[in-house]
Amino acid sequence: MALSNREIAERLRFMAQLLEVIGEEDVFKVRAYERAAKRLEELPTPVSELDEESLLAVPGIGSKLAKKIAEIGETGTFTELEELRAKIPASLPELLELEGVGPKTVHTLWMKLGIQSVEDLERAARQHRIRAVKGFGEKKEAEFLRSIARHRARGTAGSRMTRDQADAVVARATSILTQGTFEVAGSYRRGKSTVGDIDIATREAPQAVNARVRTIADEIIMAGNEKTSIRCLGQQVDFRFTEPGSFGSMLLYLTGSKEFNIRLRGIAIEKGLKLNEYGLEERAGGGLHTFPDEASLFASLGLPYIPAEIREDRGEIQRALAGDLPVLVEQAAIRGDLHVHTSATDGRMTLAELAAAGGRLGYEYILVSDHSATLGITHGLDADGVKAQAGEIEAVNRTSPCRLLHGIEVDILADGSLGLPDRLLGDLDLVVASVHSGLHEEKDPMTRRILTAMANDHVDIIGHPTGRLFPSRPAYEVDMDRIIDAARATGTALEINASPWRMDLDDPHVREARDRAVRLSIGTDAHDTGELGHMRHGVTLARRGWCGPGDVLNALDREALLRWAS
Ligand code: DGT
Ligand code: CA
Ligand code: CA
Ligand code: ZN
Repeated sequence: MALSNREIAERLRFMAQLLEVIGEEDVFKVRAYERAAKRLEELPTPVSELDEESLLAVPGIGSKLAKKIAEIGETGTFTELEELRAKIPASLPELLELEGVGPKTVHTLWMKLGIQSVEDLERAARQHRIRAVKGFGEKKEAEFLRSIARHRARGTAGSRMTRDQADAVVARATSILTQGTFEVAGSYRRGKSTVGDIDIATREAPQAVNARVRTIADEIIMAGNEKTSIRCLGQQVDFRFTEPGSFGSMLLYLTGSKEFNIRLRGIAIEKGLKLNEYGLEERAGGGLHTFPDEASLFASLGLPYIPAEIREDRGEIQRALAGDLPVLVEQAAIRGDLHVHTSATDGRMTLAELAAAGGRLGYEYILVSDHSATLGITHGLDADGVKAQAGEIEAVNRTSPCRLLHGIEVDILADGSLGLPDRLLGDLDLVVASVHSGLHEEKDPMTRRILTAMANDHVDIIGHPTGRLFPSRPAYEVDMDRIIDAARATGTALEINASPWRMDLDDPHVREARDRAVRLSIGTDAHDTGELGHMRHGVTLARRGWCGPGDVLNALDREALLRWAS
């Protein structure tokens, strides 16, 4: 489908905005994109119907811009835009959607206060940290908070929630329920990387809940005795009511997946039973058996308890019947984080702050993995920077119980070579290698690029292996089958990037990798100490891929990890 002129213009304008966000000093460059966007919008003929010559005849569009416009027409975006996007925090562009927040403001907030997301801005405004910046005052703080509220009320129509967003909606929606009387079900409970809507099963009386929902709802879609639906923080939330005695069957039904439910009903039928959200019914006209919890219902079907994360009809029921369910990794097994960025580059935590936070989390180690210098804009580390960091890490480690390991997130360049020389990488504890540029390469060259990087002895982990970003950037083209084979052959780990914007690898590929004995490395890609908490999303994703502690690299203790890497 051809893009409209307006859609193409939008991409160019977005580029201009991002250039201002990073503080581009060349104002002519910014204006050239803005002007071209405006001209395109005014153009009566769709660009897709123009030949090159007539496009070049449009004032303000030279040969370089014409090329970019052609690229947008073909791929929906263009290389410079994606490269720029790869170099800034994934959460930053959302700030531009706030009313009264332009690119210059985002630049200032980012540079002066380290604000990288709507959540950061909200926190800073509530803590009155914004008024400390020149040009901003008390009034501005209140304005930001109002814009954020409106932004959330609008929601992200049509797109699915990230896990972080879903956590916020769940917290608000369940704030009106009594502890111990409900369970969040649906895709949220199954741990899917994105969530469509929130489903909650509750034993509380419908009247009681319905009397309280208005305090948290933007809108009440319907309020009934079996089900109540509202919009909350711009998202749909469904409450399903049930008698305490049948909570088990309701929770099982509402958790899904649909495919899992269908398979389970089949097993019930074989036993002459009918399974639904109210319980198990004897088909020969007998009574209804009800279940207060899921475990007793599973047991009645001759099954062990199946964890929610694997209820997808991907072989788990057969394994359950055979008494051979996989043991899934738990948060408690995680001994460290294998992907973080510090203030040496675009992160917002010093090494000492990082080590202290790691200690609070009970970690044995954290891998410091700042960007390599080829990422220009985010001021990556060059050889001298890496050497300086080695000394600083040693100093912090003298007093820190949580050991900082020295690593890097080195760029995989277009030809598969790495952004830093081998002898330097050889001095590091662990090396994460990631693709950040040329994301629109075709499948074969992209795959070969990553295979080449994996063949390098110094590379231990491939970071965010498919490059996807929610909600807007799909995975790049890559032959994951070959990557997994090569990971196995070279002993390279594949990352489970736990950032809620990435969740990369996705769960079917985690499962493939695990089935072929490839190690998975869970890293948060944290840029501040708060984001270290995203580890929980990574653990959930690992569980969805059937990983046990033995499949996860950072379930190894420090000695075993370093032995693995050497
Ligand atoms: P989502 O919200 O798109 O991320 O995905 P889910 O899985 O939360 O789906 P949703 O909200 O449409 O439905 C919640 C659960 O209800 C679903 O996981 C299983 C159950 N369910 C929904 N529709 C059907 C159906 O047609 N048949 C069966 N057996 N179960 C269903
Ligand atoms: Ca749902
Ligand atoms: Ca639903
Ligand atoms: Zn990266």
